[in-house]
Amino acid sequence: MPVIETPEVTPERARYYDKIREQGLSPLWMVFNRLITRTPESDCRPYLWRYADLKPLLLEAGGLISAAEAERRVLILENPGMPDSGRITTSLYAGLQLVLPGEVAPAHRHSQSALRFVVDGDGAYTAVDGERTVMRPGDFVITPPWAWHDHGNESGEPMIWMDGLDIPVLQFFDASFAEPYSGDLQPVTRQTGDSLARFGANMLPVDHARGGSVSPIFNYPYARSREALEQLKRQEEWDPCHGLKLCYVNPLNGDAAMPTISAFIQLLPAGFETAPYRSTDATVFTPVEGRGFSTIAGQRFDWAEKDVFVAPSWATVVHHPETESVLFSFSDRTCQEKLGIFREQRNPDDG
Ligand code: 1HN
Repeated sequence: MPVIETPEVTPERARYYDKIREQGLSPLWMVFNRLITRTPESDCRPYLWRYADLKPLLLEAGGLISAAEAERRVLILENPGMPDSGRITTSLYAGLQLVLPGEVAPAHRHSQSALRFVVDGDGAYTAVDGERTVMRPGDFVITPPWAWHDHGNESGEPMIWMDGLDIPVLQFFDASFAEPYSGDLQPVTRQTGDSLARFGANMLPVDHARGGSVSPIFNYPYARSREALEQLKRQEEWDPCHGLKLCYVNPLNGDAAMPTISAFIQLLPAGFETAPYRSTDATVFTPVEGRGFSTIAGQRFDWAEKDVFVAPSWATVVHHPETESVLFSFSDRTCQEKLGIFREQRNPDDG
């Protein structure tokens, strides 16, 4: 239902609208319902990409172009409701990246924030501001805005991860900056594991400033997140909508790991059916373990490990894990919370 009834266009009004258009003016009353909707209206559609389809296509790209020539060899997961937009949701970008054994993806930096979620392969590294971290399946790795970063694969197998970036947010604000590094790789200045030891052990260096907007931890290893879920599941305190869901946080301020993107890991027991839930943060999910299906705005999507699916803003989501399942997800929730516009609803009527 529209907010107002759009006024009729009389010949006299039409002449007036044509006249003012030439002076860069437009009558609000004719577009009011497009600008202000009762509930979110989005071009973003629910969709699922099967890893079984994605992997061979990504490996095929591996034979077509090198990581160095491509800068980043990525297949963008583009929402079918927003073709050619480079978007998986209205505010977020996602893609699957391949780095083959022996390859490097050269160093650069940009004002966009990036996350990596490791899907396949074990042992490639990403370097952020002088420290390399080894990437293992299920690891959540971040690249803060304006941090130099490069990737390399010294393992013997292809490495595939999902990238999530806030590219559309920066486009919206016209705030994109980027630059290449002078060489291929940045120098290594810290030992691997330094940031996790310094900031990821529930301690901080004694005089370290609090309140930075980006987490100084840049790899949240799956072994640790999985162990937390395993311990907590014994408590049997299931949230009806989320099962057991944890958020990756910045230890300097307790907020999301990055200022614009929230990321989560959740465990759903076999046979659990979540209560209908909707929220204004369109969300990208990837199952790390398990299989099942989810209904998104009434449409069923069967999923297995490593698939990627997307739920638009305000679409009602219900998860039906068939086996015990672990889902990784990310959204712009923290960005909306900072702006005071985040909304969520449990058990909506249309669920
Ligand atoms: C980027 O820097 C990476 O560093 C991945 O791996 C995807 C997509 C657009 C712009 C920069 C990376 C990207 C990207």
